[in-house]
Amino acid sequence: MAKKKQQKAARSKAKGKTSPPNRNQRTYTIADHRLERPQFTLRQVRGKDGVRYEVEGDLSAPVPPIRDSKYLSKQQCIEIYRWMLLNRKMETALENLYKQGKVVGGVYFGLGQEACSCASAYALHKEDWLGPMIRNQGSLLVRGFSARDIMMQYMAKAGSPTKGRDASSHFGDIQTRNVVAPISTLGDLIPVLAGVALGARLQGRNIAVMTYIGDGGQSTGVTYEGVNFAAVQNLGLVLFVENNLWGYSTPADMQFRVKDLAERAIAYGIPGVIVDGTDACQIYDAAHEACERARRGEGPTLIEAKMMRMKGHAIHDAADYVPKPLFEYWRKRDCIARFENYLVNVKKWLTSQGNAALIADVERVLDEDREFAVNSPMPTPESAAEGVYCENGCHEIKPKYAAPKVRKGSGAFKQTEAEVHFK
Ligand SMILES: Cc1ncc(C[n+]2csc(CCOP(=O)(O)OP(=O)(O)O)c2C)c(N)n1
Ligand SMILES: [Mg+2]
Repeated sequence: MAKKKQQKAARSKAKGKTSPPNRNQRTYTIADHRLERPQFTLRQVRGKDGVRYEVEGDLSAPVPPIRDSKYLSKQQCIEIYRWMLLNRKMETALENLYKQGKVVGGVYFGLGQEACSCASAYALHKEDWLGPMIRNQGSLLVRGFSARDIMMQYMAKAGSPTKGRDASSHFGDIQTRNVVAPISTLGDLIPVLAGVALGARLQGRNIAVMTYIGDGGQSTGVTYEGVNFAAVQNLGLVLFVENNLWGYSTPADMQFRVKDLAERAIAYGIPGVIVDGTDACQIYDAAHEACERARRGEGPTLIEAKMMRMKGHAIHDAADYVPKPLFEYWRKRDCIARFENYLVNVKKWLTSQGNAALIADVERVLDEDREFAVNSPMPTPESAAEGVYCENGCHEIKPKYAAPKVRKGSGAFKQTEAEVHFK
């Protein structure tokens, strides 16, 4: 009998037939859009002078090309490039302002991650919502804040978005730009953004809500709760897992066992996608597809963007624990240099003169904004007491629930919870 089966299988094989899938064997797909899959790992070494990390693997691979976008036009690519340049130059200016003693508190950088911030936020529509983290200053620029706003915020100026009450990029705008302020407690933005999507759903709309979490922050319980809730409710959450290989001084290899963080999507029952976080086109395309899915009411998407945090955690951290060859490897994959090369040399969508003019224009805007921010006043001591509680006439407080419903024809009021609430 067994022999007959074997012969049948051999005949099928010869005819090119494959055996039916094993029903007990489940297979899942994670779309991986990268054109390069870096092959190296970090090893912790304990020496006399403490712990250090060594990188093992091939760091000599050539820089991959940029993947052509399925959706972006020439003009849109140039616009994203411009945002990335502004993001980088603004952070360089902030570093200098910090060194001049003009910044209150620290400065957080998204160096090397500008493509991820700018190209992702670029996929949002006006009615969508954004919940940036502290490194996503590029997302804030794309969403309509100026470099002036961000620099004034870091210098705690009276005219800054929080009027000098908070430093760094902890601010949002829930009135016009649909931006929820970053929340320091890692992961907490995820259920908040899921809630925003739920709110829109209750108003009869499906929108995209985009937020970010790091390779470290994704381990928190609230990340699981937030994504799971969004998945179960089919809410339009677009979650970028920014895998920049470090969470403070802990390398990604010591934070999780899965090969790719996009695999987490399998357990949530949602699509998972991997992109090269230094390729603006890949980021935009994945973000666009996830946003479209969100707007169709089909639920969340988890996008893992792989890249490298090119500075320490914040300005106080020199990142001495990062092996130098790792920086060298990723410096060759700088997202702005690669996109510039793509636009100027590969696509020839920008001439050298056009590129120089664009860079000069970004510098001009930035210089003006920096001058304005530096010369603007600090808040007055009395203003500290303002804007904490609502003042008379500050804004209209609308009823929390709708007015009691009147049953048609009967003229009788329905006793609702809302009515009780009003008493
Ligand atoms: C729940 C919680 N735990 C710890 C911290 C302290 N903390 C702030 S940033 C950070 C590292 C985050 O690393 P990662 O998520 O990889 O983001 P990255 O800084 O690399 O962008 C930690 C541990 C926090 N803010 N919230
Ligand atoms: Mg990280």
